[in-house]
Amino acid sequence: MTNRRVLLAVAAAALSGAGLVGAQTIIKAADVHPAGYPTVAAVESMGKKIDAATNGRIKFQLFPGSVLGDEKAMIEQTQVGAIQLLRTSLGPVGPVVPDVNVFNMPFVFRDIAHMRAVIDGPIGQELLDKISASSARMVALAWMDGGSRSLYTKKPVRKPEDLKGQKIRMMGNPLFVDTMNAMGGNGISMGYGEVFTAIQTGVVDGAENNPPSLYTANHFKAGARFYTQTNHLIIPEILVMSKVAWDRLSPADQALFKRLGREAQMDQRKLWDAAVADYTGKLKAEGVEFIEIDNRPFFQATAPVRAKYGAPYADLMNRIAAVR
Ligand code: GTR
Repeated sequence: MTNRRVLLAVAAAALSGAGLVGAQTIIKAADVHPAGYPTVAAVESMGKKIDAATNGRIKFQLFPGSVLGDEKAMIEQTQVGAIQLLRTSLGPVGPVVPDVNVFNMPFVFRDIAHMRAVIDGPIGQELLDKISASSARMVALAWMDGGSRSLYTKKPVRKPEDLKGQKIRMMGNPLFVDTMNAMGGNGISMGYGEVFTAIQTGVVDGAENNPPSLYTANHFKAGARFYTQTNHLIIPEILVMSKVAWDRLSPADQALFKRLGREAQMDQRKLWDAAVADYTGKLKAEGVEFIEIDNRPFFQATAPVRAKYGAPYADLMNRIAAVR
């Protein structure tokens, strides 16, 4: 190719977002979390395996730390093909693919082991397939672990009444605002990147997340130093590919992405368990107070949310509950 033609090819690839440069395909992989976070590390090693398996024909370029926007914006970019691979919580996927809200409901899983048994089995595969078959233009490759989310606030919380009048940041999905309102507080939805300042300036009184996120996003430094073990949301995360990018892969490459995606799911889980232990220790060392509670009052308070959002999925919820 002449220099001019190379330039034209690069420009065309940049415009289409497909990342095709000559014979090489570049997969832009995005995440809100920083480099080294379990999800980012698992996708990075998936990229190395794909690079090796295709002799450098397909390479990943990582965009961690929300550099391509907040999760909602990144989902939109994935839908149009500007991002090729995205690791996201299932939470903000709910407004785009309502079927996934079954996994987004408060206390739908008994514990993390239950959630893992569900996502590793046929129900997990069915949900991935539903995302891929939906009109969202994303292909769901694999699950990832987001642990269990609990409440962190400036003032200690032990029971639903303690949340009265407290504004708590939730992820962008009306289901979560309803969840927090049912738990006794005022749910406010906003992007992850805005939470630090919102806590610091008093726009919100707290938020909820898992220990690795609480630590790496520094929310405890903004003033939320009480971490109440509500464990109200156990939301798996997913690795999705843009349908635009997926359709450009050969069937053999698609099979490779699926196989290595599943491997990334299992790799991430090991990294995740280590990270939860590590960051829990770090948070305690920083003086964050972990408050152990009986979370049944929060479970009971959120029954109307499960009834409202679970109504169309009664059979599926029974099948989830039956998984041991
Ligand atoms: C984290 C999750 C992110 C993001 C974030 C949030 O636990 O891994 O994908 O959803 O929570 O609260 O926005």
